[in-house]
Amino acid sequence: MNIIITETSSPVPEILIEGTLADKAKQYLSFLLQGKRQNASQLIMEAIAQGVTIKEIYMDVFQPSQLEVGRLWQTNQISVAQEHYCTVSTQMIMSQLFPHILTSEKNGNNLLAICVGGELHEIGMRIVADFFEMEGWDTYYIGANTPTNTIIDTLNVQHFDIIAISATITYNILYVKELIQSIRGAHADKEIKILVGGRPFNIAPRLWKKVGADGCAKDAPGAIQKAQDLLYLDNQTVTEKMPSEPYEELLPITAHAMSSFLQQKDTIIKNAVDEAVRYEDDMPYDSMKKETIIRYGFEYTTRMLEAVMAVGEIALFEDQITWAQDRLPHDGVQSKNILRLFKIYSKHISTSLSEQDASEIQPYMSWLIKRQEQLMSDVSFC
Ligand code: B12
Repeated sequence: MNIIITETSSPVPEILIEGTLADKAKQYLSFLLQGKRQNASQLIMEAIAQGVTIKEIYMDVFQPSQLEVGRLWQTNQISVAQEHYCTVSTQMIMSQLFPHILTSEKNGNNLLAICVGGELHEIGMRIVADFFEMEGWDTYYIGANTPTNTIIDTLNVQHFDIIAISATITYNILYVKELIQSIRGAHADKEIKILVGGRPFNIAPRLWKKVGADGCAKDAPGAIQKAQDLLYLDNQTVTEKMPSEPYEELLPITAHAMSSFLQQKDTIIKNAVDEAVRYEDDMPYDSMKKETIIRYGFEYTTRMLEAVMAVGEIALFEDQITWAQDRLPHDGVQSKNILRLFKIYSKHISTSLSEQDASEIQPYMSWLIKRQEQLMSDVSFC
């Protein structure tokens, strides 16, 4: 199959200008966007031969390139095929580097590295695990989408000094929380140190505590430092104050309201879809496609709402709603559609739940509606 690769004309973002290997990162990504993974691989191998470390390659070439690939997809400058090509090529090149990673002397510690169930983003966790390996840890990296029972079984037969859990998609933080509860529940007799990380934890710095972890770090070097603190400092020294955040917190909703919402969510989605398809005449698709897109949007909103309501972190909503302004118009969903869809969804929460349960959820929907209106007025005034 031929994939058509177009070179992007977008301005080079800060992230690729700033790192110490900025030129290499630009060249690397440019090769991948042109479909030249052999050249990209060669560039990395030559850099290693010249004395650039694997850690530098990971942090200053692979990580910024991947973030940039995400931005280019979000703004519709590259296709999903190009994003997949870049990601798969980087994973392939990382595998070529594996022999260099395994040369360190062992320090006697071991790490279990997991991407939470449902999570397909695995490069961040892999980079973190490889950093531990390079520091002399034995690592047991089990990658993307690992079911909880397998993890519990693994812990029954082997002790790990640190369990590292990664999530990238915001709604997966719920599974992180559930996984941590299951691990602690199944191994209540052991002292288990759990480190979490990934995109939502970087967006909402208080989140790690709310999911029940022992610590969090924003990147791979930070993860090593945090693991050492957890292992070698006493608990009191490690205990951190919750960082303050520019975003407000809402009260996490009660178990009763959450369970009513979960019971009714299929009905809410169904009724909201039925109503929305009648309205959204200006979406550039036939009625089947329009319904599919609207249904997907409501399902996504539902998962996001459930996750954010469980932790009360509005910073996570802010990230989603600003992301949607960039991305969704390319899928035929304009800002005014988003606003109308939120209003319809909100109405069906009120009609499907008791007044008390709905009143706990509505502050979240009101925040979304208000913020969407604000974003639309910002755009029309500039
Ligand atoms: C590659 C990619 C994919 C690939 C992943 C393939 C793979 N095998 O990994 C595929 C195609 C599967 C994918 C799918 C989707 N993706 Co995607 N993806 C990306 C992309 C471009 C790169 C991810 C990456 O490799 N990052 C590089 C690593 C090194 O960075 P990192 O993960 O942040 O890791 C560092 C730190 O966070 C930290 N860290 C990470 N884990 C841990 C763990 C611990 C314990 C610690 C301490 C630290 C730590 O250390 C790491 C190293 O320094 C990102 C862009 C982005 N900004 O991340 C989008 C991105 C994450 N995806 C996005 C979306 C929307 C999706 C989809 C929903 C798209 C869709 N409609 O289907 C699906 C969801 C799939 C799912 N259920 O998981 C959005 C999320 C937007 C948002 N606001 O939520 C992003 C941001 C793209 C964008 N800009 O729009 N995606």
